[in-house]
Amino acid sequence: MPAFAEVEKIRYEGPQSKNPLAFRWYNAEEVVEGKTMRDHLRFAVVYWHTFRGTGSDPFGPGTMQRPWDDGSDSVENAQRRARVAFEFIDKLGAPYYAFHDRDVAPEGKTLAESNKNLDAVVKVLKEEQQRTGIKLLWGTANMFSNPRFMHGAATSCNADVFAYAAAQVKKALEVTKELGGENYVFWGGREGYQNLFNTNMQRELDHLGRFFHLAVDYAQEIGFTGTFLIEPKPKEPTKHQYDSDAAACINFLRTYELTDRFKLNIETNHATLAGHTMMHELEYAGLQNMLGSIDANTGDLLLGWDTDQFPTNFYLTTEVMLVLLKYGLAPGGVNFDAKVRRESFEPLDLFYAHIGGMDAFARGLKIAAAIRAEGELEKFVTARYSSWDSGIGAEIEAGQHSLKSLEAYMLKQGEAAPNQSGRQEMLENLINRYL
Ligand code: XLS
Ligand code: NI
Ligand code: NI
Repeated sequence: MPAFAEVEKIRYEGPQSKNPLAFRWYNAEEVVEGKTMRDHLRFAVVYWHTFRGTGSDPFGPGTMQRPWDDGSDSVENAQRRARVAFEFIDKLGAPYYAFHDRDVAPEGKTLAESNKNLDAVVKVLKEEQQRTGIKLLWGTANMFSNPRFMHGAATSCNADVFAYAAAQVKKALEVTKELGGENYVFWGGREGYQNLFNTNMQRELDHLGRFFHLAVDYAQEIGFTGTFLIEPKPKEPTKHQYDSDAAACINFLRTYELTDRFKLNIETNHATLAGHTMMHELEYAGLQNMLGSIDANTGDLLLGWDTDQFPTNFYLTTEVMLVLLKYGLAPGGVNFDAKVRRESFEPLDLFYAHIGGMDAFARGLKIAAAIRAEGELEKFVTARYSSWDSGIGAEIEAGQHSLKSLEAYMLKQGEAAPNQSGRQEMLENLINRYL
């Protein structure tokens, strides 16, 4: 008996459709800038929020009792849930999914038992991937929920916890490889600190660098060639996270000589928690060739935490797609690290949420492509920097000047050439023409 018997495969019906269980913009086969929407967007459904989310919050327990879930921690329940997950992703038409080890299988009393549980569920995941053609965008290990990770995992003050985390990543890498995962993610859940009075930051950072090298070495050993991704987030759960934003992560990766194997997985709600826009974080990573993948969601301006809402704002998705079209995304994807609200407790809400997110990104893709096709924005930026294309600007860029020679130049000129307007309002109006 299917879990979503009342839902048929979600189809594209076009912008005029009023069917809430149809796509209005996401048309997988439609070609934009020479590539299908499917290949541009590479949508992924996350296992944790979508199939393990209960709707609990700090003030009350879960609201989402799923009919297919018997509420137990058994492997059978986890296997049944995995089959439901694939029914959902298949009906939705997303080509990818992503998971943490502990989302898919219950943690046992020992590491050996946890590994055994994981193997039993991975067997089902593999069968379901083969049956449906859905692929794994990335795997990761949950090294933040279990109380043993209270001080962090790789950055724990307790060396045994580091060892435990290492063992967990070893297994998660094996499983990700076995399932053909295209990337492997590290989000440093508790890799940070609350208070410097009890923290040796230098040691913690060195341990984190070592940990990533151990992962790179083991990947090499088993032939896992997927990209490693670090997911920046400034706070929550710790006050200071070491992976706070794109700039901090790139600096860390350079310091510990990891840039050849790592890129970044940029998440909207994390960017805004860091005081940046998503577009800023994407551009910063992209220009350094460090943009790997995105976790698509959105925060709430009035709530100051990682609310992980589904993105529905075309302005946001347009900004994101402008940068993604510029730098490219594969082998990353648009991964919905987003959850339905506590009040949206029915299974059907999972469909509405994902359909809305996929449509918002498809629409953003089309708008961004139209902006690029007309080229007005690009023309403006090119012209804005034209003083660097010849004369003194070109000479400075070519490294032909010193402070002395620039002084000589300016003494002769007397004053800098007049500035031109930045035209921000005109450009904002221009973007609105496409929305
Ligand atoms: C939490 C993170 C997490 C990662 C995967 O805020 O977004 O869900 O994506 O560990
Ligand atoms: Ni998050
Ligand atoms: Ni995330």
